[in-house]
Amino acid sequence: PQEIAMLASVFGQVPGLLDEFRKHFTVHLMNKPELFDPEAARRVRAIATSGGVGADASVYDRFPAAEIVASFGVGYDQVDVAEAERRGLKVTNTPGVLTEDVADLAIALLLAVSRDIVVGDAHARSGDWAAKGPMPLKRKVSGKRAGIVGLGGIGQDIARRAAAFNMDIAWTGPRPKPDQPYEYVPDPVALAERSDVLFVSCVGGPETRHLVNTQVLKALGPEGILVNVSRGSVVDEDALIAALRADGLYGAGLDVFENEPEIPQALKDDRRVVLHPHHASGTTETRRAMGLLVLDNLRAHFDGRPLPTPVVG
Ligand code: 8YV
Repeated sequence: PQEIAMLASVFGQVPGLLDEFRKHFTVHLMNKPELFDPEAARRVRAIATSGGVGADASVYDRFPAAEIVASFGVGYDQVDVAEAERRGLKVTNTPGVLTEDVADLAIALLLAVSRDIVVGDAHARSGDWAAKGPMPLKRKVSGKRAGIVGLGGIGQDIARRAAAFNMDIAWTGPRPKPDQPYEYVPDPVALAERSDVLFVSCVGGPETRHLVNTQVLKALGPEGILVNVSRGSVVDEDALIAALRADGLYGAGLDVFENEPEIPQALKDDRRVVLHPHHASGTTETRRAMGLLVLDNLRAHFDGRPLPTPVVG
């Protein structure tokens, strides 16, 4: 069997997944590419990584016999695709299988912020309810206006869920999508202006860096809620902290951060912000489906079949 290097932290977390890979490959678990045994690295034909760690020229140098980089995740902004292509390496990702989970978490974060579920849990659990009376009144979700930044698969699933909450839905992105029933607003500031909640579900990388900036947050306004399930890089975190400090925002639900796994203390200290540790796809079912899609891609490559989900085929 071919030898492959797999990121231990993500693939190893899924029950039974490594056994599936071992039916077809000799698996080397990798903690960090730079700690990988150089001797074994020379025999590795495939690198199974994830968005969190990624791969770049230094990783490709470490695995000179590699033919394919299979990333566990839909976003591949941390994989240097241009460099992979230059070296003739194939690249795959795992779109589709995680869409529902990520959209579910976006709605969960909105509900958690608007209804203050985390604070409510503490209020009930601590005895404050009995000792001090009811918790403060919170914000209604149903019927509010939703703006979606990025209407790909995940954005569309957020829209479907928001529609079930009778929300009025509009979106922004680089170009209109005539097949979509939702209002298209080309300017993110104008979208934020007409939104009570702004969902961020676009791609990461240089083209969307700090797309949600001071102006967008100002337009979202003191009653607005920001939900980010995309990449931390899309939101200017300093601008977000400044907006919260000035009471310019109602709250935020964040699954992703600019410098993961570090989270600015100002966000950790702010109870209007609900934090999640980049885990929107983190269910057993979905992580298994993502892992099996990585496996399908690797098997297709070594069997000489077309790749199921190529980024660079
Ligand atoms: C991560 C993600 O891949 O799909 C994506 O783009 O960000 C996630 O699913 C996952 O957290 C493993 O790192």
